[in-house]
Amino acid sequence: MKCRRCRQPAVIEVRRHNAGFCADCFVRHCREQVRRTLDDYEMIGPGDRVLVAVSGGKDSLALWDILLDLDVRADGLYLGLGIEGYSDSSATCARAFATGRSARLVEVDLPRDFGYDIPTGARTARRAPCSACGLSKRHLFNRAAVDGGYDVVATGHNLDDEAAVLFGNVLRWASDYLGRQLPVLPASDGFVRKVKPLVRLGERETAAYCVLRGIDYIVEECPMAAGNKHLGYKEALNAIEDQSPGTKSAFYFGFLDRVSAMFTPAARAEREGLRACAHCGAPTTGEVCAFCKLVDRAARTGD
Ligand code: Q46
Ligand code: ZN
Repeated sequence: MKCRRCRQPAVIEVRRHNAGFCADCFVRHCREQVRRTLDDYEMIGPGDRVLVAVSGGKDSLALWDILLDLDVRADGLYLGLGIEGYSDSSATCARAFATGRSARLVEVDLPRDFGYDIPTGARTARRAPCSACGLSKRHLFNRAAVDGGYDVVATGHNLDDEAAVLFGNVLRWASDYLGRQLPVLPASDGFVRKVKPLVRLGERETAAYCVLRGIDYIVEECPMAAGNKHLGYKEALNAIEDQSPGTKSAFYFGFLDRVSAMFTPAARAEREGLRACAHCGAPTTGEVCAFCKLVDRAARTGD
């Protein structure tokens, strides 16, 4: 197979595009896909300061690398989750990347700064680990961005992630989630803008991008992911994609282009009904936000 652009021998095939690429053209292709996504969804304005949520995995490091190459003012934020056998190595990859690119990495550590790690926080709050983790991430990424004067939080969700989440939400017709499942969520009172610039790249592509760019990323999955629904949805979609390449992308972008608008008014109304948390000031539906409740419960059980 030859590279679609330069006709040199291809090193990677992207079946959904029915194309092969050589190393240089593939890196350029990934950058272009991200640039196109940034433009199409007006994700980052001129002069915006961006905080990239960096886990040390392939997606977030590829995202940070591409944004820096596109001359976006992008710092990284690493959140230490206190997960044994995972958090230390993921932090090492995030730090090594930042040093290599002379980029700024902000660090927040759950055990050090908030007195709990994900396994114990989840236990005490009687939540699934990924639910306690997602809640902590959403809250702390937004808080760090607001405190640091950033305009945007960028996350490394790729096409496989978004298609799997969409699949799960459609299976349950979770209309509130469907209204929020957009590649860009505008800023509103207490929230900075959230963007997902990798939605045009699959996870095989972000992995290949990192290998070709010599980026060292944590290959192991988080041990807490085992058995979660999200992985099951990914496997189901992969089986379909294998049979008919392009289905995942048609599913996700078809939703964005033709369906998502039906669900956005409810999500917008929900955001507008929020008030400030009595403890931390973050937007919330109740008096105290779910994050403060989690921290409080973890502290009380730890006494
Ligand atoms: S880090 Fe956190 Fe993921 Fe680990 S505990 Fe679950 S949500 S699987 S992206
Ligand atoms: Zn709070």
